[in-house]
Amino acid sequence: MRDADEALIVIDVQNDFCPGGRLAVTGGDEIVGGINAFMDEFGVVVLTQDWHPAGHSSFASSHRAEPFSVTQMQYGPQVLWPDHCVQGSEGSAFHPSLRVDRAQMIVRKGFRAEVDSYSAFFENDHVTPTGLGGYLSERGVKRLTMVGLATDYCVNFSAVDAAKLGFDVVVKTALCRAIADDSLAEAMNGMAAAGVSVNG
Ligand code: VGL
Ligand code: ZN
Repeated sequence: MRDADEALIVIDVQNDFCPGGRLAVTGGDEIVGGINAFMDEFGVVVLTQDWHPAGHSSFASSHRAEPFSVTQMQYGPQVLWPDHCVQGSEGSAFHPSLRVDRAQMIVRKGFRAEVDSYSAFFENDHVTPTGLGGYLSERGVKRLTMVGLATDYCVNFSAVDAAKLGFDVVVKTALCRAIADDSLAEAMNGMAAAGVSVNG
């Protein structure tokens, strides 16, 4: 068992990010068993859930654009995704094997139509908080281990923001999967520069 000031943050282990989903990450389902077992090491377990309204501004279909193209939002560049994790849909549900019962807190993000939120801590405008930082601080948590989907987007942005907030952050890559190789390489550099420990 880890110390009481350590938390496991499980990012977006949802049907749409697993094979068969709308924004499937290769091997996304392979990590579920390992995450379930890993939960037993932590006294604090948090899950995040990507949770978009229909017609969300991060969806290519909302811009009549091609999925995976990039557009300019008021807050900066934004990748346009296939419709995914629409609130209440089967795709937005957690993977059926994930031990959701072990979660003490579930943070939903990306619920505002005009702003995406990769990070579990701040929306993509980089200033609107989700509340997770305050929740963890109030519980006395100082160290975070992050796992889940996808390494190059939501895990990456969450890890970098957490490090900026002053948490000690480890990303356990064996229990993460990425969307694409080029964004993964960039994410690895960004996480290292932010002081995140990236290990297997
Ligand atoms: C994610 C793209 C869009 C993620 C969420 O969980 O990494 N990626 N929404
Ligand atoms: Zn999303």
